[in-house]
Amino acid sequence: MAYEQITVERDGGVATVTLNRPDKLNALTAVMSDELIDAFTRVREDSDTRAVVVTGAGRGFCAGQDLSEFEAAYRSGQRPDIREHLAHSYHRLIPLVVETRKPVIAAVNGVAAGAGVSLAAACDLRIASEDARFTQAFVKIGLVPDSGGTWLLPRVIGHARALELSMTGDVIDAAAALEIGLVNRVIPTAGFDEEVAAYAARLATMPTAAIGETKELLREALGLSLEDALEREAEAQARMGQTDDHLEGVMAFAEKREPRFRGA
Ligand code: LHQ
Repeated sequence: MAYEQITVERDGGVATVTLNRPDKLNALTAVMSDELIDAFTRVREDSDTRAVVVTGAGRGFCAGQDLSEFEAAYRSGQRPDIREHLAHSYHRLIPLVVETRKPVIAAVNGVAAGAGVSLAAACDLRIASEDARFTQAFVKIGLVPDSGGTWLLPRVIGHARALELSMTGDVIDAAAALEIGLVNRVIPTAGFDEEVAAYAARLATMPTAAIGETKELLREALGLSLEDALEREAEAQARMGQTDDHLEGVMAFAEKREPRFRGA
């Protein structure tokens, strides 16, 4: 499938989705949102894809909403219907990313702003290059966090830090992001792509079905009582206990060899 503003490359079990408007720091347009929705729909359905990387071309990860899409309207005295825009774009894209039943890694190669932070937070893991920066830029243009920013960010870094970043819009660098848990690791810029690829390739050889269940269980458990979480774990574990990957894992352990998981 040919896209205008993103690319999708497959290497073994890894699909890499690259936002591709480097001159505009990969700011999100309506076209790009539609293309991301299409790409995620496809990688979710493709059983050969067992890990997904989301990254940006050039020096940015994603500068959030492309503000120029609204500029003409504002200049002519109109106030665009942001609600309709959100419903069409982010409200479709962000749940698709969050609910992908395979590992999704944000390879944050540069600046992430506004909805770009939300996109990174919607992924399971965030690996930053030393050049990464993050800003909850919404407040700087008189808006509240959208694209899941109020739901995702507190889950990643906690309420107090999410509130601070969202109230100030301050730009933080990769080291500060690591310190507050916004990213899982920081990798030197030289060799960043290779390290991300190796990490994603490793995840793509793991028991994909169990990883998908694990994501869902941890997400849901935040809203459950302990008793209900135990029940959900047991229900999922009963299903995982029937998978070939479970059998392979146990056999490999018994035979003192590396397991060969197929993802189901
Ligand atoms: C951009 C953008 C951009 C267009 C850089 N748009 N061109 C939802 C619904 C409806 C309305 C609004 O919002 C939302 C959700 C949101 O995401 S709100 C938040 C939107 N994003 C922002 O407010 C971030 C705006 N950008 C910035 O603050 C800076 O560009 C950052 C801090 C990201 C990077 O700064 P620098 O590294 O100094 O780069 P730069 O500012 O020089 O940008 C490079 C180019 O990219 C430049 O274009 P030009 O043609 O002058 O070279 C910028 O205009 C363009 N660009 N962000 N969001």
